[in-house]
Amino acid sequence: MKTVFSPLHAGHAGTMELISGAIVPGFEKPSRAEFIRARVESEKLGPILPPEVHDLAAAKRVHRADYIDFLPTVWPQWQAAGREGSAIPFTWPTRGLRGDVLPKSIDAQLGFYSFDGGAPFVKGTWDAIKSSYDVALTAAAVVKGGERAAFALCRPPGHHAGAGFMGGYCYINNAAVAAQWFCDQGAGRVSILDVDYHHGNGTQEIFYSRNDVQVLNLHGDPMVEYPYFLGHADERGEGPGEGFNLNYPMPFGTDWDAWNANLEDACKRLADYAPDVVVVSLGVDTFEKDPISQFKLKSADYPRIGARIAKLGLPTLFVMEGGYAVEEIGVNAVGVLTGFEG
Ligand code: Q9C
Ligand code: ZN
Repeated sequence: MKTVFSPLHAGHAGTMELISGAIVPGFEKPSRAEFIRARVESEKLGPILPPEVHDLAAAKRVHRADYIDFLPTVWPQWQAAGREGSAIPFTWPTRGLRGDVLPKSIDAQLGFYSFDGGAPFVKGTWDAIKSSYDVALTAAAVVKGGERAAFALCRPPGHHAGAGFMGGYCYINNAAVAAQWFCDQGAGRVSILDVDYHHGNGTQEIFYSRNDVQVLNLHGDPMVEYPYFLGHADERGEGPGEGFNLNYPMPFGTDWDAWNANLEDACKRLADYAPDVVVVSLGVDTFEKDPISQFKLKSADYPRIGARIAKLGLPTLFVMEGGYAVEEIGVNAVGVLTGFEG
């Protein structure tokens, strides 16, 4: 399997995040992608290709144009305001406030275009976001070109980013961009299977009223886990999209047997839908040693995930999302891919 990777991810570094009342170094850090790339090499998964550079038209097919145009302005605006550190929002236009007027202040704009403070900007962040988008589209083209599967080693991840907002380490929704690109290339049906520990709220929002992109999400129950405000089992799509969004929320402590039972159900529903192509939002933060997550999957479980996805017999694009146990992230992520190859 070919991997697409860009070294430009590394400029998105030195971020800070607020977690449980403490400001700490960001969990979503460059070593994540480097451990995965090293494991792709040591496992001889296949060639590692650089991304082709794309314009932003494909991003604007799933995101608001004003949101995409805002992203490259963040760091220049932050600098012009005389700031240092990480650009992070601290106020949001929630219920009772005006969400229809975009103020001039960079602080207000960051809040306007986010749902939390978990998507910081430093100097190299925009170039990393853009490279991650290019990686996803380049890998999608590999699958469109006839290969059984490809791995988009995206960093930063994407599945929390909605049509008009960032959050949860995510800026451009790479999996959604790729799924829409497949549609625009003639796919009649695309399935997105999101196995990241966290609910892919952005992906759900983007496709919620559509029946040409099926979205299946396995994740921590939002009653107790981030992103909290989306991802319940009763969210099944709306209008023409009714029945094409499926959520599998699971409790803290979920192990392989319980998780796999939901994967099995999701794969059956996916097979019934019979898509032309599958996009896997590949998070490995379900791992027992993940520092911010509460599931109990072991390294030996990841190849089983890949093998089950392979059994679908469909062209498959793997898009990297979360996973914060950096020492094991390569073993676990590449384990899914070698398990897929059998
Ligand atoms: N105690 C991805 O995996 N922090 N994003 C949650 C919970 C945000 C995760 C803190 C986690 C975002 C792509
Ligand atoms: Zn996650």
